[in-house]
Amino acid sequence: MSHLLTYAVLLAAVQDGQAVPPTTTDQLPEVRPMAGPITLWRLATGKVELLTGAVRAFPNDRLGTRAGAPGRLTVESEVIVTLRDVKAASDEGLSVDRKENKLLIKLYRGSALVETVERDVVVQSAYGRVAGHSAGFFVEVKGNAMRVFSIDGKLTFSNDLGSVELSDGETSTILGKKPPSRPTVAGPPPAWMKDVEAQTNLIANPGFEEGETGWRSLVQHDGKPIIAIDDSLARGGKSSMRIDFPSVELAPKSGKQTPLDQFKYGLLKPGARYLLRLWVRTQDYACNDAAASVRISVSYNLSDAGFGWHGAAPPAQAKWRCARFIVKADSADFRLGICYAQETGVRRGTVWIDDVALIALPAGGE
Ligand SMILES: [Ca+2]
Repeated sequence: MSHLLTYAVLLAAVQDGQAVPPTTTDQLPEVRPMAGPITLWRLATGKVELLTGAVRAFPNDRLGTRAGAPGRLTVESEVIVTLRDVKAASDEGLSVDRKENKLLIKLYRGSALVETVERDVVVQSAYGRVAGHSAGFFVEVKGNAMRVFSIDGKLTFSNDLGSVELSDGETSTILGKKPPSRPTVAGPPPAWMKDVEAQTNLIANPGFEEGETGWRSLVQHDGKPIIAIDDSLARGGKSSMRIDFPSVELAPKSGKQTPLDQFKYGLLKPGARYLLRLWVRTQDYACNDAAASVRISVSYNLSDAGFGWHGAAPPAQAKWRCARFIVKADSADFRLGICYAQETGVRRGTVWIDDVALIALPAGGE
């Protein structure tokens, strides 16, 4: 460890006001830029640098982006943080730290969109803290207030005076030294999030706003497809994809049980990990009269009609729910299928899909 780094660690320990064991650099969270400009202010140098590759961030370093330009980064190669109006400077910006397996993010000022899959994340400001495990949420620290907005997932938002639970689409604010406000239904997410998302999303026509372009169906009933663009119901934009199950036993053959799929040769980097996220909604979706789950399948071998990976979307009766997974590419080819399960049976009801995303997660430890 260089003298400069040692100095920074000691200073961090002193500034935290408590005796902490010396940190080695490999215990520090790794930060990687993904999209847009990401800047880093180092306490050790007092200078701001533009991030072009992976760095280990000290708790007293500050991450940010350029004014007016959203930037996206990963922490530990799995938690995605998108910043806006966050300036990398002393007493500003965003800092990251790790306590055991928990990721601690401090947001001094500005906006951050945080997405985590099965990883404990806490975002803290001078006003309060929000904790999530599998969630997408928006945090804004502005003036003397901290506002949190759950895009999806359960969050605990608290300070010394109180605590509230937030779930999909709910928001709460801590104003100065008051407890968190009663959760209310939030408006739509800030528009700028879409632009950053579009830069990193590998799915073609991910929100079905261009009709069926990029998608296909392997299932027909009475010579007609069972999918259709729905312009009356959407999680994002104006349209979604609707799958109508016709209350009959559909093709039981493995690999053909795919009402909706998208594939692309050479899309992926073999060995790399990807965040797969989509929104699902169902209405009375059942197999043999028992509530069924929507199966999400991925194949990396397009010459094989089957799928190698399967996940299940959470129950989404009459409401949009987010399904989020981390998948690891076995090869460069990619096929995503919205499927029904291996069990044969009479399927009825309706499934809607919208806002599909596949986002490359930077490799760790390189
Ligand atoms: Ca849409």
